[in-house]
Amino acid sequence: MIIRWQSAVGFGAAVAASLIGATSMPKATTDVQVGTDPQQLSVVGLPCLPGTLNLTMTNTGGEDRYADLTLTPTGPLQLSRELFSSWLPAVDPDQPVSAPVEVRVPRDAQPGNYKITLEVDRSRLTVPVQVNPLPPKGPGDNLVLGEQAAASSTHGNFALCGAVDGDHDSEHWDTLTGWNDGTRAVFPDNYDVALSQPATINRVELYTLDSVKYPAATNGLRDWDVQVRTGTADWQTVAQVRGNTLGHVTSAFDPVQADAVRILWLAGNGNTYSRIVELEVYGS
Ligand SMILES: [Ca+2]
Repeated sequence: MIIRWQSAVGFGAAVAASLIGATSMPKATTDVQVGTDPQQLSVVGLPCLPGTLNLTMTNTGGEDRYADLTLTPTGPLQLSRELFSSWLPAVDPDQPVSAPVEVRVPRDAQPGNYKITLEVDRSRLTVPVQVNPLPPKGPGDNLVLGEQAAASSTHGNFALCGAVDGDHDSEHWDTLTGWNDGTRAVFPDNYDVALSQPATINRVELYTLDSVKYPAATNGLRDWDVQVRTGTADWQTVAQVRGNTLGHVTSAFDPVQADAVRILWLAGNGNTYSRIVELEVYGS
């Protein structure tokens, strides 16, 4: 679902200092190399599936300088920043300075090819961004994929949206594809996902942490309630799990009309953090 390209691309910007008035200034050549990882991006109009670009600026010249990297998106692209400014000391070997930018599109964005133009001085780099159609959310489809999540807390190294990103493989557990709460050994915790529209649901698939390195019996969730919100502000418990030691647990329940689903965590194995690799919700 999330595609990452590993290589970075760069371009050089050589700029000679201009002469001001009649005073001749020493000729200074600056050179800032700009890169992004990945080199291109695919995004979809779901609130919890933003694309992320890692921006880098590298001073390849011989003098310290300050640089402004501007980002200009086209079409429906929304960026978490449109400016990346940094002091760039001239060091040997060259030392890149990096910053992330999140790329989002609204749910009704027109699928197609767009771009982000990066500029430093007079040099430009174009990052192609493909906006893909929304994934199907009909019968048999995971209704919470990429939808808006909320949680009682989230560990600073982890992403709130990691548990609805489409990857439920515990061997991929890391700061990107898993949600980890921020209050160790303190319960209850909750993780909520809002459906894009009210739907009749009858099954939740929950993947807690269960990898070779971190088995569920010592690192996964033990006790929790599955709750649904039914049009009012009240949460209604539709299933309970107790004493779990498995990585993947299916909770089936009578069909119920819901506009959000909550996992209410009551205890973890090893009395540690609440950890979800993926939460999936299905209708009949
Ligand atoms: Ca995940």
